[in-house]
Amino acid sequence: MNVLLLYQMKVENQFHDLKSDGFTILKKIIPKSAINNLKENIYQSTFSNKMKSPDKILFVANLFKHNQSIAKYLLNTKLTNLIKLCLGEHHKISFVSSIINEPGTSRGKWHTDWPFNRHNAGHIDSPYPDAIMHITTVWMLSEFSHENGGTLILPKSHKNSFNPTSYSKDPILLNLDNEMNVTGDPGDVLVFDSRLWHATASNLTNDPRISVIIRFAPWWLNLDVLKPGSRQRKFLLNSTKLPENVIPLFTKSEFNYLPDKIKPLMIQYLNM
Ligand SMILES: O=C(O)CCC(=O)C(=O)O
Repeated sequence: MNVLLLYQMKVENQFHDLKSDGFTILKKIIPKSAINNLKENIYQSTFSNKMKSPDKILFVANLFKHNQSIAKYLLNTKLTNLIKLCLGEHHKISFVSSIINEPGTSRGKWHTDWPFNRHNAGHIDSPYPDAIMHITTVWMLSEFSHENGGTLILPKSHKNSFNPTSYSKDPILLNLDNEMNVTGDPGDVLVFDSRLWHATASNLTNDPRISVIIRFAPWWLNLDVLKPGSRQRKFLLNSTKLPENVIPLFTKSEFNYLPDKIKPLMIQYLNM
């Protein structure tokens, strides 16, 4: 069997896993030799630019305004082929956030990601159509383990006809029967259907758990509600009275630093 065919089968298998279980893990997307610098670099940028976030979590929205050191790994063919299978040839990057769970981070609420989270102004109501409409990727810069809070997920929950944010505003902190921590090595990337139930896990170690979360949308999904000052944002915030994530826009010079192939995927966030 030729190598190309084997490779295609592997991507197809990962796509199959993602469709049936709601998630898959791509191994070694960032080479081992690059991890330590990247990790330190992203920790520093996140610390210096941190935004409002839950206790002990450092968070930066649109990390690429401050630090683009991870951007070139978005060109990895394993990743791009999988995203194309999920969302089609023409997709966009909807979010790039660094998330650092400091020692002592406690377990978070079960939720589905934007645009499925009913607590956000821009959301699709459940029951959802059975289609992949948004993808979340979690880039592990630290090892992810049970102890340091590898993301909690509930396999197959993307097929549920409801989600934990459907019924009440109360935190949903329950331990669920089939929940699991995602584990992996630095450089691995967890890829999941954004409908999958997931939650922040407790970090019981003395080291921060460092990650970058990059989300993808098909070309046809409207991201305007995420843009500061947009008419769509004003309309939905006013009519729902719910909060919404905001993506700080790129200046021209920040945008120009992006790898050429990434620019069309983020052009919607260029301040013009
Ligand atoms: O940090 C994690 O492991 C999970 C983060 C998360 O739930 C989210 O960004 O939606």
